[in-house]
Amino acid sequence: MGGESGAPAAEAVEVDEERRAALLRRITEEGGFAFVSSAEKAAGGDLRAAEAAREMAWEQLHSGPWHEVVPAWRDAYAMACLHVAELRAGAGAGDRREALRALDMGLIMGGPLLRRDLDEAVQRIAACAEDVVVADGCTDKWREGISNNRDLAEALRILPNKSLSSKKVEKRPSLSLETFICDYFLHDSPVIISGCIDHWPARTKWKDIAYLQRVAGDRTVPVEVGKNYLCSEWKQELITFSQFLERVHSNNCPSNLTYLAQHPLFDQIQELRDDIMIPDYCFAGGGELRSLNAWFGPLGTVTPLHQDPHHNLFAQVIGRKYIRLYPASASESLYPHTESMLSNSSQVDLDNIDFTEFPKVENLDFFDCVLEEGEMLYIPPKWWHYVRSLSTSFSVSFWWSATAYPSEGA
Ligand SMILES: O=C(O)CCC(=O)C(=O)O
Repeated sequence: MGGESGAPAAEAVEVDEERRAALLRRITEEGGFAFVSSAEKAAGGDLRAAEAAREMAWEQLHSGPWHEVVPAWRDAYAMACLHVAELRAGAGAGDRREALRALDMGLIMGGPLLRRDLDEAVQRIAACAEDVVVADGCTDKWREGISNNRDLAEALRILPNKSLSSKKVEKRPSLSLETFICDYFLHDSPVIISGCIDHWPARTKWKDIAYLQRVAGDRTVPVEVGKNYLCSEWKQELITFSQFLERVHSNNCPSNLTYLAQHPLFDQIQELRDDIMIPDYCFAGGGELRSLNAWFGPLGTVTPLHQDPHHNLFAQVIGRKYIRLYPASASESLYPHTESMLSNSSQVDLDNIDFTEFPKVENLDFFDCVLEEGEMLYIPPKWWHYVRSLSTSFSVSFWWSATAYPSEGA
């Protein structure tokens, strides 16, 4: 047994070494001689060299627009993060958090080449977590924030003009895949599907703040801070999940909300990935799953009116959200931004519509709903959507592309 399992492991080490050597050759071709020299010293156990290599790769990642970064530099950044983490974790238990932070930065900003190595190192280092102690009253306050019975009336009062008075999105309990395809998917029609995610462990586990702290508290995540991504004061930050939970708990000032938005959290934190399942509906059209994103934040987060090219099944795991939808055919009347970076967002601020500037929006039909905990909303490709949380809320979006039907991404 021992001999049999040893051979593949030795092969794997060789493959790993070959991959790393090939990466260093590639970086040499890019002129990164200083990086290669530091990375080699880091591999020999030199922490300062590892940190210098990480700094050099970081500079390369910020040397121009993100899409112009040479992919090998992203892999090089991941390699340097891995060295820093391993050397820091080896230096004593006090550096466990720093090591995890380095690994998360590698996962968030690094390329795919060393992803498995980063994940394995996370598992090893995260396993040494201390017990989480949650302050008295914290668990109840967390649950109150999710149900939000106290502030719901006020949250509904400030919804955009004409909300919940127009066409409601149809709600179907436990829809069969066939009916979903025939009645909604093929007709580009939105639908709320209820009763399909009750078995997800996330439905109960994510209501327990101590659980979230335990599995993710020391992990680093990117968050958005500000009213919404179209506002000038909006910014992005990297903070620990614990700091994020603390902000969700305590800060509900609308101009300074912290939102963990559109982040592939489940590629990063395996324990949270294990709490959810990919719904069968996402295989409609024979295409492929494009991304799974987390949308986690306090009461009052707003994602302004925008459209995406993919099919979207939006699962409301914890809390509730108001969602307004306009069909793709309404695009011209929704005044998309003209700069290409924002061309999927509308210039119309639904929270404060300027009818003089945007007159066509006034009599436009829309669908809307309050998406309740445990429900999923199907948003067809290119449908415009505006989303506002009505409580502490944790949603998961499944984006997929379909090959069998052409309506998407045209
Ligand atoms: O939940 C939100 O704030 C926005 C979700 C969204 O825009 C999406 O899933 O495409």
